[in-house]
Amino acid sequence: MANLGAGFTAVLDRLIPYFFILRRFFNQKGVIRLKQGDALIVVDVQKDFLPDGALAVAGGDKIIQVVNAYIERFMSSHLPIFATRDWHPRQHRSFAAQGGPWPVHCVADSKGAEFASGLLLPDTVIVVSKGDTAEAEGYSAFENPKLKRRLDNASIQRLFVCGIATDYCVLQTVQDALKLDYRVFLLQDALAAANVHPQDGVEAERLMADGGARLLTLDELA
Ligand code: VGL
Ligand code: ZN
Repeated sequence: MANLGAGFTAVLDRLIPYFFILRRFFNQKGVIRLKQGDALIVVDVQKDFLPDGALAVAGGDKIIQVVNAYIERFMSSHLPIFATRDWHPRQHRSFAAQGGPWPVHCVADSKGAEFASGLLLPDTVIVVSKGDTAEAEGYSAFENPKLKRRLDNASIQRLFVCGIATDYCVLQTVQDALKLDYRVFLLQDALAAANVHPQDGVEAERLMADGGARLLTLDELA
C-alpha cells in the first residue's frame, strides 16, 4: 500500500508540468492579430465630452492614452483609422432649448467640438461628422453615409470601436455595424460612459456583447 502510494506520487510529479502547460493553454485569453480588412473607429473623443467639457463624461480623459495605443497599433499595421465627431448646429434638436435631453455641446467649429488635445490622430485619419443638421440625431456614425462608403472602398470587414459615450454614440454605432454584418470588437479598456443612470454603461456593453460584439482589451491584440 505504501509502495502504491509512492508510485502514484511519482506519476503525479511527472504530470505536474504538463498540467501547468495545459492550464496555460486553456486559460490563455484570445489573441487577435490585426489584418487587412480591419479598421479602427474612435468615437467622439472631443473636448466637450471630457471632465471639463459642456457634456462632461466621467473618465473621458482617462481613455485617451489607451486610445492612442490602439491608434499606434493600427498605424503600424497600415490599417485605416476613423475618428467620428459630434458636430451640431447651434439649435440642435438634442439641446435642452429645443426640448432635447442635453446641454449645448459640440457645436460645429467651436472649441468644445475639437478633438481632445492629447488625442494623437494621424494625418491620414478619416473624420466622420454626425448630427450636423438640426434634425439629424447624430448618435450613430453610420448616419453619415461617408462612413459606409469609405469602409466599402477599403473592403473593411472587422471594426474595432472605442470612445465616448459607451451608452450613446458607441452603442448606436456598434448596433448599426452589427446590423450591417461587420464583425465588431468593442475595445473595453478605451470606453467612457455618460451613465445618466448609473448602470447605463455596463448595460450598453452587455447589449453590444449580446448583439455579437466581442469585448477586447489592448493586451489581447497580438
Ligand atoms: C453623445 C450625447 C449627446 C455621444 C453625443 O457622443 O455619445 N452623447 N451627443
Ligand atoms: Zn450630441
